[in-house]
Amino acid sequence: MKLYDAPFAPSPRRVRMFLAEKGISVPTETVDIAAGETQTPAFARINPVGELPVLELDDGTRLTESLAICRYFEALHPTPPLMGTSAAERAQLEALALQIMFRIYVPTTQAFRHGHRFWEGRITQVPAYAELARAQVLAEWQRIDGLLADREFLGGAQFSYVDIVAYTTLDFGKPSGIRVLAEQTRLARWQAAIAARPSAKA
Ligand SMILES: N[C@@H](CCC(=O)N[C@@H](CS)C(=O)NCC(=O)O)C(=O)O
Repeated sequence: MKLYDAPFAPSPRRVRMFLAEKGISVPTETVDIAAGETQTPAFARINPVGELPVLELDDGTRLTESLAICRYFEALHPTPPLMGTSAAERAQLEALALQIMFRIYVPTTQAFRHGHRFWEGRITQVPAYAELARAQVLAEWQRIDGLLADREFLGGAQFSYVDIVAYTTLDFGKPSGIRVLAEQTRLARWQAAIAARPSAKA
């Protein structure tokens, strides 16, 4: 088994944090996104959509999408549970994870791609789109700050993969100037708690 990985990218990091929380070690192979390695014909044979992470199993099966890879490991290693235990809890956590992916992660990538110097010359940048995406992301973090009023972790009393999805997304906002605001004390408290977990270094 091996995980196609990239050190600074948030999506492979989601899987690395998840594995660290489970105490599972998986060999990795680094793919250089900055050098365009994810966009080569060779990598298209590994993942046709040109994205990391990819988990390659010993029989050659390849799994893509960070959350699907997490679900694979959750099924094989249910303890500690990170994706809920009852049917309702699993559905509630998945709803939150999907909201964060669509409503925060995706616009955070757009703010980065259309607003950061790294992408200059690599794609056609539309700076106004970066600003719109950034505004959406900031509004969503404000909403999450409110959500944390009655709970320790995003899914409730227990740490879950939703915290991993959110934490890696918040960190990924830094190059685009997306940060916790001074008045967002609940978000700051939650961020510090997740940062203190050993898995945050994965
Ligand atoms: N929905 C995907 C998102 C994956 C994704 O955005 N991967 C980025 C790194 S964080 C990537 O591999 N980008 C390669 C590229 O842009 O060439 C998942 O969660 O697996």
